[in-house]
Amino acid sequence: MALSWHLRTQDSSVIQTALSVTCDFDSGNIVVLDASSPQNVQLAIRPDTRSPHFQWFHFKVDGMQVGEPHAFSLTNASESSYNRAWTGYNAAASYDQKTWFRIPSQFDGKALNFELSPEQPQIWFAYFEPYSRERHDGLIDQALNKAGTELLATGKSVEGRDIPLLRKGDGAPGKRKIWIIAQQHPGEHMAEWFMEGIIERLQENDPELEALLASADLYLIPHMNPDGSFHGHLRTNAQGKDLNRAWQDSTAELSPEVYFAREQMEKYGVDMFLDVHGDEEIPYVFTAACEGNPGYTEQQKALEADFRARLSGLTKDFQTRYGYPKGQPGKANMNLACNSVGERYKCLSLTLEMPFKDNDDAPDIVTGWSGKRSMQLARDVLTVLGQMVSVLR
Ligand code: GEM
Ligand code: ZN
Repeated sequence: MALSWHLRTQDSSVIQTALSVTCDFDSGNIVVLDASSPQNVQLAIRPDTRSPHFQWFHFKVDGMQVGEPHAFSLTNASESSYNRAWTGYNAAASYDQKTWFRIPSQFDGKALNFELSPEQPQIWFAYFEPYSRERHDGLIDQALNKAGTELLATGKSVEGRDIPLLRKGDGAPGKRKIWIIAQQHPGEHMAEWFMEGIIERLQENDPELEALLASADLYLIPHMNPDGSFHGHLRTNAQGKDLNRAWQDSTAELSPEVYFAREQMEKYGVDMFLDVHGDEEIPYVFTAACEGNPGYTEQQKALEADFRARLSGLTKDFQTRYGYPKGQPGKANMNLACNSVGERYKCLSLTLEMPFKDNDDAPDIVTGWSGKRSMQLARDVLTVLGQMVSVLR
């Protein structure tokens, strides 16, 4: 961490030299290479623990001269996990950790560069609007005390952080069991913003929601990978495991987070599954499904089409033109949650992807894709689930 100090010229005007750049906080991630020149701050992103993956960054800059140009360079961007994703990407920034906005950024084939003349002496930068552990704790409290959910079980991460499984509904026989899990990949902070949208709407009983909850219970895991997020990881848990590659062989030692989720699914059953993620490269909201599964059914195919048609009809913040390549029949990687759960329970099973960049069908030049838009998408997904609950089986 470089300390800031000031030199004074003869007319006592202040010439700024080094800045203070820090990341010793929840989801912090940066390595300071050289912060001695405010117009050329050289930084690097730190890889996940026990893993080569990196892309998530989150750091604070103190000691800036208001109104003076400051330039930052993430010098190892070209070596990141999704290095093609930096083109068209703009860094997220905030002066108060509450209101986030985008800073025009340029990828030069090696580094991601961005500059600003700050309105305040301190600022935070991040790959996406962070969802903090403190906000997570408040969300769980909201879910239990205002949204009428119950705490069904609590898993533990590698480092012992709680992984609450919440249920909205009484578990009565015959009710559909709709599971929504989020942030297996810890750097995909939009996922828990999405879960806040779910829990926010559960506090606003409306006819659509009542129809859904009359026939279905919601099983919610708002955060699958708390260790990874706390440590500023992009992709893995504290053991360096990609949780979305552990759904066939999870262990209590290496991937206890998935081990817990699968155990609870076996206990309660699954009639619909949504695994909430973020995507680095594609500037749209989309879903991936389990069409490559060996046991893929016509009903699953029809339900996927129905869900996609309904959601794209409801909001411009969802589309089906762009997304991942379709899986080849029988060639699916069964270690992915969506595929594993779809095969095991023969239910509608989807991966939902929100962009780190923006939705190019409805761009917001100030925020790009954001926590607030993730929350609104969740509200729209609940509307679609209410429309589909009677046909899920
Ligand atoms: C993705 S899901 C990958 C799905 N790929 C295809 N082609 N269906 C992952 O785990 O890599 C989810 C994510 O990381 O956001
Ligand atoms: Zn992901």
